Amino acid sequence: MLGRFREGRELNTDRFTPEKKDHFTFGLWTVGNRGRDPFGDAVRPHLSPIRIVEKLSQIGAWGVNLHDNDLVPFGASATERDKIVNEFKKALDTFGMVVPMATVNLFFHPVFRDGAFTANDADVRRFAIQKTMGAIDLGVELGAKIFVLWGGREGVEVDASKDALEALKHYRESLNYLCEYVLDQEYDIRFALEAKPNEPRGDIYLPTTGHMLAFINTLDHANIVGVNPEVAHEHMSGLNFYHGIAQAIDAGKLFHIDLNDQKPGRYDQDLRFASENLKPMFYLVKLLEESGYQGPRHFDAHAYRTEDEDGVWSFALGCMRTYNILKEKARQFTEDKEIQALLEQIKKRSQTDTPVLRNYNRHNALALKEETFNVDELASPGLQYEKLDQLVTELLLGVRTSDATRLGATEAVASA
Ligand code: GLT
Ligand code: MN
Ligand code: MN
Repeated sequence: MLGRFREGRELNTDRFTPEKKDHFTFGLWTVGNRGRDPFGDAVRPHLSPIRIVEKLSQIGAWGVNLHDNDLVPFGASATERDKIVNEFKKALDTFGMVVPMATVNLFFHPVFRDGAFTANDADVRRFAIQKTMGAIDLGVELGAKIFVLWGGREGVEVDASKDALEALKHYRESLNYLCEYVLDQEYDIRFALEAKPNEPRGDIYLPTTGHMLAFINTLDHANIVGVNPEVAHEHMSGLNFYHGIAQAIDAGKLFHIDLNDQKPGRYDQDLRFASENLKPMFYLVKLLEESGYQGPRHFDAHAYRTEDEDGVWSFALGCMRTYNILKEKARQFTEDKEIQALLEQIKKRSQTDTPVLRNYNRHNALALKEETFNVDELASPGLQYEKLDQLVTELLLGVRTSDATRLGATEAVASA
């Protein structure tokens, strides 16, 4: 099917083509990544924020996110800042793009070499707060409703250099102060804390989403602070991202999400969404779609260093298309009669509800203590998860027919 008109060309579209209503966003720093790494220089030219807004809009993204310094250079005067911001706002308007999230760069400048909110030097800590308040003002001016804080430099290489308890106190003090600032200004913006175990520091404080969730409960205004988990960061720690997201949703704290991918046990790769872990990302998309998550689907990833600008747009389109394809697969999962029948069978074979556990009283506690369980019988049935997982695998590989009640290859093999 021929679809949208972009840059003078009709492009092929299909049902996975991203649209604004999908709420896909990218950071300026993601598609703007020039391929610089610790071993090699930039391989792509600088893309201006305005060019990024235009191109992202053309390929179906809904919005763009930014650090203060992705748009306004560090140390720019107030006049320079206003000029840049006004031009950027015009571009957003022209290309129908929004800025749902903003953040602050507290990691690039050498002043943050030993941290920002957790730096030993109190002046550095106060400068970090000043810079963050300015970045919040910028975010609010651009319409952002979420302010991400990723503590890239909040950590150590040498534990002797910083008291970890003191660092946590400083971290808390800073977040409390920033919450007060937002409330005092009556800004309609909430914080989302992003965890990462290491890189660029040897160790970063609050290394996983679980640590962040626990820490949030110690803040003065925990109600306006949630999390921004990133696939790659939790996978660096060897964790199941889908489980972490379920916990964040359960806590009412999934304010934002950074979608990308990561091979296990490596540096932070920020790969194209689901380029490595198809099945785990399928369960993630299924969860986001079915749990009623309302936030942006944000991609914090970048193109391989092998790519030129065209490759960057292929990368961005790939992130969004794969999300939509996995969303379609999640729908197929719920409509697949064989999968659903198997799930029903699995459920039926065992008691699934435990009303007594929701209503403790001494009487039922005593009764439960005295109940006799036939543990051998409870332990005996096979659970058919092999079959279930193979069905999911075949669904993802695209070999299940629309008439999923048909005796499929799995059953034919199983009964042979
Ligand atoms: C940096 C980091 C990302 C964070 C960004 C927000 S900056 O690129 O690697 O994971 O989300 O500060
Ligand atoms: Mn990352
Ligand atoms: Mn991120």
